Order: sequence, then C-alpha cells, then structure tokens
Amino acid sequence: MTTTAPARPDDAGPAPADVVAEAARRRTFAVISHPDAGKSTLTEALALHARVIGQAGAVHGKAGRRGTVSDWMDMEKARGISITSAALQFSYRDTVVNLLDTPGHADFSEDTYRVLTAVDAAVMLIDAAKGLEAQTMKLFAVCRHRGIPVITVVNKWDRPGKDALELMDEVAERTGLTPTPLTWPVGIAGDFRGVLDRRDGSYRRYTRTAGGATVAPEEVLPADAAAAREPDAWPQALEEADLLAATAGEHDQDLFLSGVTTPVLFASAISNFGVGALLDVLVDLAPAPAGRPDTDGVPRPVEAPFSAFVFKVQSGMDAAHRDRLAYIRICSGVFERGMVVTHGPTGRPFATKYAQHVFGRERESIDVAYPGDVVGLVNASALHVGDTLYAQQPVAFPPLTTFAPEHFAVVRSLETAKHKQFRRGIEQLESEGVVQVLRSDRRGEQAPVFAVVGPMQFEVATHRMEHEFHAPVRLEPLPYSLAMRTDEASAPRITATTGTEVMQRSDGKLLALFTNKWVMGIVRNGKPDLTLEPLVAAQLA
Ligand SMILES: Nc1nc2c(ncn2[C@@H]2O[C@H](COP(=O)(O)OP(=O)(O)OP(=O)(O)O)[C@@H](O)[C@H]2O)c(=O)[nH]1
Ligand SMILES: [Mg+2]
Repeated sequence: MTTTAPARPDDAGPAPADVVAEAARRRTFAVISHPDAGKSTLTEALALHARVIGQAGAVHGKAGRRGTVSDWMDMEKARGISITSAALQFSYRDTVVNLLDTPGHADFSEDTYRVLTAVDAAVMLIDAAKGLEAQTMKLFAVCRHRGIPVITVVNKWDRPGKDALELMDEVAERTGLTPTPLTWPVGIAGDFRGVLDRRDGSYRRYTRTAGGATVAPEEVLPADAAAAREPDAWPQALEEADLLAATAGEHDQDLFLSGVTTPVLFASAISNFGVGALLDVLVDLAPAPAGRPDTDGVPRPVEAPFSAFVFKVQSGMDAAHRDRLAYIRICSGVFERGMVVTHGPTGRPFATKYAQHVFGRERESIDVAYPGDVVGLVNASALHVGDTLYAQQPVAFPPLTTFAPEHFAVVRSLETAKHKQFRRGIEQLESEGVVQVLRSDRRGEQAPVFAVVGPMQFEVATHRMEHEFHAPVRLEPLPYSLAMRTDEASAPRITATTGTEVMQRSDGKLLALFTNKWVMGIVRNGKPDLTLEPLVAAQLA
C-alpha cells in the first residue's frame, strides 16, 4: 500500500526545504579594493570563466579600452573607472553566484558601503606592485566592522611587483588578519607561470591566451613533474611556502568566517590566471546566505516568508529606456515575479511585475529567486535605498547608514524654463543616493544644496543633470567642510555664529554645517545642551 503526502495548497509556494537548499547553493559577494586594482577586470574574468559571456569585452588597458561589461555608464567608459556598483549573476558548478563589482574611488565609497550591506563575503584585491593602499585599509576595516569574511586576491602578478612574502607580512601587520595562502605563485611578479596549490601540493600551470580574451588553459601537474618543468621557479615557490609558517597560517574555516584569517590567492585578472581557483574557493569556502538580523537584532531565517531590502537605486542605465531600477537583496523566502509584497516603510502593497537580472547593459527577466539573490526591480519608483520588502510575516531590516558629507555646493539651473526637469533630476539623484540634497527656507526650492562625501560625486550629478534630465546646472561651492546632526531647538543657537548654516536633508534630519571643526568648537563651547551629533560612518569614507 502506498501513502501520498497531503497536497500542499496551491498558494503555499515552494516547500521551505527547497528554500533552504537553494539558499545553501548561493554565494553572494562583492569585489572591493583601492581604485585600479582590477575589480572590473576580475569581474569580467570570473564571468568569462563561468561562461556567462563568450569573450571578455575589454581590450584591457585604460586608454581606449572598450570598457568591461560591468562598467556601463558613459562617464565610466570615458574614464575607465567604475562610478557605481554593478551586479551580475552566473552559475558555476552547482552554485549560483551573485557578484557585485564596486567602485574603488573614495568619492564613491558610500555606494561600495551599501553594497557591503548586501553581501555575505568580499573578495579584496591587492595590486601586487602597490600592496595595501589607503582604500584597501578602509575597506578591510569596514569588513571587520560588519563581520564580512574576506578572501584576498593578489592581482596583477603578471607585472613586476613586490615580493610575495613581503606582501603577506604587510597583510598580517597592517590589517590584523592572518593571511592563509591557498595558492602560492610560481615565478616572481612579472613572470607568472602558475601557482603551487598548497592544499594538495600540485602545480597549476597557466598558459597565456591572446589578450586574455578567452579562458586561460590550465594544466595540473604533480610536484615531481612541476620540478622538471620549472627547475628554478618551482623549488623557489616550495621554499617560500615553507617560510610562510612564520607569518601566515593554514586555512581554518571557522577562523575565516569569524574574520580572524583571510585566505589568499594569486592571480592576474587580465590574463585570466588564477580565476578558476578563485571561483572554486568561493564555492567551497565562502558562506551561504544566513538569516538576516532585523532592527531588533533577531535573524529572520532564510526559510521564513519572502523578505528583501533595497540596497541600491539606479536610473539612466540605458539611454534608450530611461528607467529606474531598484536592486534588492533577497534575505528570506522565495521570490516569484508578479507576487505582491508589502513595502515596509509605507505598508503599501508593491507588485513585482518587472524583475530582472542585470548584467552591465544586458537584462533578462527572472521568474524565481532565492535568498542571496540580487534582483533588479524595474520602474520601482516607490522604492528607496534601505527599504524593506516582505510577504506575510512583517519584518524591518536596519536602515542603511548615510555618510557624513564633506563638500557642499548650491545647484542652480542654467535654463530657468527647465524647472520641471531640474526638479525631477534633483529628486532622482537624491533618491538614488548619488548626492544628498539639503534645503532651507532661506535658500528656497530654486537653490538646493548638494552634499557629498567626495567631489567626483558633483561631477557625476552635474553630468547626469545635463545629459539625462536635460537640465544643465551650475554648482556654486559653499565653504563648509563638516556636517553634524542637530534639531529645531539648537538651530538658531548654532547659526548665531558666523561660518555656520542649518539645512534640512530629505530624510527630515537637520544638518548643521560648519566651515571647519574650530568653528564647531566655538559654537559648542559652554553649551553642553546643544544637540550636535556626528553622522555615522564618517570615518569610513
Ligand atoms: N597587468 C595587469 N593589468 C591589470 C590586471 N587587472 C587589471 N589590470 C588593468 O588595471 C587597470 C584597472 O582595471 P579595472 O578593472 O578597471 O580596475 P578597478 O579596480 O575596477 O578600478 P575602479 O573600479 O576604478 O576602482 C586596467 O587598465 C586594467 O586593464 C592584471 O591582472 N594585470
Ligand atoms: Mg571597476
């Protein structure tokens, strides 16, 4: 006699067991580093390796390169830098990989920071010639602060650079993390032949392909064959790997996940060397999505009903369709295109009719997604950065921190007839978090103030106002360099001193602006009851 399980009702969605299994085979991570270490190049190499794209689009090299797949904005292409982060998804082995390529420039660090709230791990790139740079150090600190495990990749090993052991010392001394190299280079920087795989002692030998445009063939040789093939480089690699015991350690999964150690790999993103090894490490070692803590710190299990949060809003991705895309990271449950969810901040229903995977300029509709997945919701004008979405069982995830701006400028429309476009453009840039927008009765609606962490954000905003919203603007810099949070009661007492101004940010917060910290000191002097609080995360910018 056979028994059949009672049928699940049609509207119950897939069984939770599926959600758990689907979440377990997801890896969601960001690629981070100081500018120019090769994040976009590596992103493309990873995608190429996983066969998302047939041929890497880049004719590598900043001048005149076609631009990597993830660098799609006109300004990014023209300058060869990443200005905003880009998401892509691909499958590798039996794993679904969600990768977020971030901008390295400090001026866009707020964007990078938001992305780091949406991932479970980070791949940190270090330029073999430059070692640990300023942004590298800040990003290591952000990852430590947020408890994000870091896999370190020493990139550009095809070019002359530092000594590998010296680089490991640098990581150990300056980041406080113990490096645990999984591979060790065979051949010095500038003469990259392959890697010694420390886990099994084999030699992964790489072969260069024309322009790095296709996957580099890889040959795995046992130690004796390696010694015969590389009579000088192989013994040297072995010798160095022995010396590693002094500064570096062996991989230990718990220590890696708790942020004590960082596995290290050597690569050349441009020649596609070491890229397959990195994918394997991501699949084997990077953590799968786990329950995300809500505002009370209670994790919402991945098998709970659907929940997600918006970590990025972007428009103008495609000149042909001036649409607005909200990127969500799914935290729990199953996402099915077309489902109606609740928009946390307003409690209103939100229909997810247009859900897409975005890959540079390419789009593809998605029907189902699981915890860890990054989904782009098209024309989701109701959604703002930090918003929670959920189904059935309400949840609120902590809001995303905004950085303390350090540069301020009044925006004026150059064509008064275009006030509608002007207003729309400003609203859009504000809701994407490209700039913060401050207003005051004194300055009026015609003269809002852009507040930014770094001046390149001004350039992006000005460029987009003109080219995307057809409302050319002029910026008049203001002499302030410091912003603190204040309140109605304190405002008049602050502005009584010259070199200050109080303005309102779109989130309703009142910001007191000061020309410098000495002016703030004068204002505060003898008035302990004055409300002046630092804006969070300033130290990370
Ligand atoms: N020789 C060599 N050059 C590389 C390698 N990886 C990247 N590059 C070059 O380094 C430059 C910067 O690469 P990107 O991938 O744009 O660097 P990025 O980290 O994305 O830069 P931002 O996004 O602006 O921070 C480009 O000219 C690349 O061609 C590598 O492995 N070897
Ligand atoms: Mg880049």
